[in-house]
Amino acid sequence: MTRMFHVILALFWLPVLNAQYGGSESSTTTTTPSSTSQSSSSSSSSSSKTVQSVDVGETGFTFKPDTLTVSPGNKVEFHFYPGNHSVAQASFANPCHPSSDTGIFSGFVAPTSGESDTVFTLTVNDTNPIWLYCAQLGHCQAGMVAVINPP
Ligand SMILES: *[C@@H]1O[C@H](CO)[C@@H](O)[C@H](O)[C@H]1NC(C)=O
Ligand SMILES: *[C@@H]1O[C@H](CO)[C@@H](O)[C@H](O)[C@H]1NC(C)=O
Ligand SMILES: [Cu+2]
Repeated sequence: MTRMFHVILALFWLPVLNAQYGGSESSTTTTTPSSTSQSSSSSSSSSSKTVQSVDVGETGFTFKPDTLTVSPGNKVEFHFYPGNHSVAQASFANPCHPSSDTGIFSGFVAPTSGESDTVFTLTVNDTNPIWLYCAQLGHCQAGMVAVINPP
């Protein structure tokens, strides 16, 4: 690959990384107060889990939030809105393509109105970055990307 190619790909993720480091969206990297989403099945606090939610396509070609910090063992729920979207895993170097045959993929979800009953839940196992995009034709190119645990 040429140097130019890498520069272009690096620029592609810039809006997402800016959201992480620019500080303009103060809530994107902060774990929301966990009392509402924690499992209440046990009074032992040593293994409490939190669930963060991402809205997919609620406002155009967007994941909201598009940058999340998730501790290993915690979950992310993706809630789908009309527009036939999906959640797929890319590599940093190749943002709009599947990272592998076994990468994360929600399948396509296409509610006709309102939020779909189909919720895709991802368990984060480590602190490695997880680069995500919508695999619907043209959506990733329109900026529909997100990242969990950016470097
Ligand atoms: C959603 O998009 C997928 C992939 O492009 C397509 O196969 C499927 O038919 C679409 N579903 C609907 C309901 O439009
Ligand atoms: C975490 O591990 C589980 C169980 O092995 C696996 O199903 C899941 O896909 C993993 N999560 C990610 C983000 O790779
Ligand atoms: Cu989409």
